[in-house]
Amino acid sequence: MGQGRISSLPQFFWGAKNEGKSDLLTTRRRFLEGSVLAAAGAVAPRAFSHAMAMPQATAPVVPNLDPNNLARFVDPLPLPVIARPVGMAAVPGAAGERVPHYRLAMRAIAARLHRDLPPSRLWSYGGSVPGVMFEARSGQGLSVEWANELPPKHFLPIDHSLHGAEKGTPESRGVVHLHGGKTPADSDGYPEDWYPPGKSRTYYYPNDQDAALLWYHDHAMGINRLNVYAGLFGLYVIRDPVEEALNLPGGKYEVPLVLCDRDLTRDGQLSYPVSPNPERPWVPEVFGLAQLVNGKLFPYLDVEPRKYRFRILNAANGRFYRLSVSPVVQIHQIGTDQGLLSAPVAVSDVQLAPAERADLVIDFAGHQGAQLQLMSESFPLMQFRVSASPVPDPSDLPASLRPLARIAESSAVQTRRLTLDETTNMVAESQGMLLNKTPWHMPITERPVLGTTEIWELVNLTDDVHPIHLHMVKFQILDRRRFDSFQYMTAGTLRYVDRVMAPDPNEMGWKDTARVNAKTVTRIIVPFQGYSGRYVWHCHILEHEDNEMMRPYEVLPATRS
Ligand SMILES: [Cu+2]
Repeated sequence: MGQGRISSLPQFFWGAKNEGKSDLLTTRRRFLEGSVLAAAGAVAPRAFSHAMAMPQATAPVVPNLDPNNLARFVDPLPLPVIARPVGMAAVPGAAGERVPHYRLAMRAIAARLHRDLPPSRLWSYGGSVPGVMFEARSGQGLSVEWANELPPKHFLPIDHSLHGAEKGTPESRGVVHLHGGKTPADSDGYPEDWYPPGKSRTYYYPNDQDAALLWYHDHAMGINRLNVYAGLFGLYVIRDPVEEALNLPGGKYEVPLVLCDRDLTRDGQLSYPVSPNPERPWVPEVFGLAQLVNGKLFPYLDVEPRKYRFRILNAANGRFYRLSVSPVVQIHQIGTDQGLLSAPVAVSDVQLAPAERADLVIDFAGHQGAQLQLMSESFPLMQFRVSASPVPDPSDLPASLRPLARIAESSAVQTRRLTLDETTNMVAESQGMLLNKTPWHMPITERPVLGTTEIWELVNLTDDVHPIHLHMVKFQILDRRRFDSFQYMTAGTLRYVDRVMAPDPNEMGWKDTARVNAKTVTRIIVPFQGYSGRYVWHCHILEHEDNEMMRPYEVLPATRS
């Protein structure tokens, strides 16, 4: 029974029965409200973290590396290399217009994650992990040839029972998605548009959107979690005059930080957990013990006692971070997934679900000579070494950043109620997740019309927080409200059990990924502006996404009447 596949849905226990197993369910994991207990895996002994996180994973035959045995803060923080165009290219559909053209290859590399570890086998875009970083300007498009030059065999455990990963499919397939990009559908990296080694695709990114930190990563159907874990991700920043007029910390005072977690073998190689069933190695969540910042374990950064701007991405498969600086330093969040907030928000810590970004200004003035640490909960991720002498700081942290109107609910032409579901077997082990109880291959059910605005009510029937991402669009979070999930699953009626909760102040900007808390309805309001065509929406816990928690949606062309 537990061997079933998602195509045999009737075998699985659904919601209401699932509810009856709540004792069992609560013994595994979970992201509780606030969602960051998962991060505790980083500090806890491995037995605890595995018991909490991965009940289905078997312990490796040889125990994994315990990063606590490594020297801390011996490697300088690597900074991504900036991508350079290789020429100019025509713009699809725009005769005579030419834009900078780039070529990036996905290929196997060996890179040292820590001074005292041998090089690790990784898969990279452009020779490093994270990959090379794009610097783009709003309104100025660019094109990229994404070439698959990977070796033919995958080095992480493929689950051939997952949809799209059937035996006989090329193992090292890839397709690139620009996360947060307002991208035409044929350049968006549709999960089924993967291609094998020796092939490439050229995608066009119009960059017709506000300044923001985007990122690109693999999106190949059924193995996306493995490809990203292998290292296929990188940053893509868009700049614009509004942001530049603010005189925020820039140049070497603007530092990208890409966070992710990995399990490593004792000789420093990636270790991806597997279930006890060799026919179905998929596990529902992965929380690695090794925390990497820009591809290094415990790096340090020399800083001056002045303001810095940190552009932070959570690129982990499933880990949530709660970031702070120790000893305490005032943090201002100035932007979120899709760009600047209307005004800085003073925060003591910052939650980041997988795929979320935070734009932070941290002022080290007054901390001359100090050694500070960037923490997630009580676990250090990296060190800031503040130089001893005071320095001038000509940068600003303006009181207002960018006008940002809240979208009126009355502007929505439609409200869709969509559930987040988990399937479990008889012993309450997760067998996969779904959106609106509908597997990937079923016909498209969400067809918003280009230029219209909709409200999506995301009804989370599971015990997890799921970061839900819509391709192509940006949206605002309206509110969250807890509900009686048992009543919903048995009677089909939605009864709220708590008051409406506004988004956090640092969630009030434009988003492309929203935390949908357990047993909570999260409402987002989405203007479907950009392009018509077929896109996807999905959970950004990659193990969930790969096991059916992803659906296509289609933006219909605006009708003329
Ligand atoms: Cu999920």
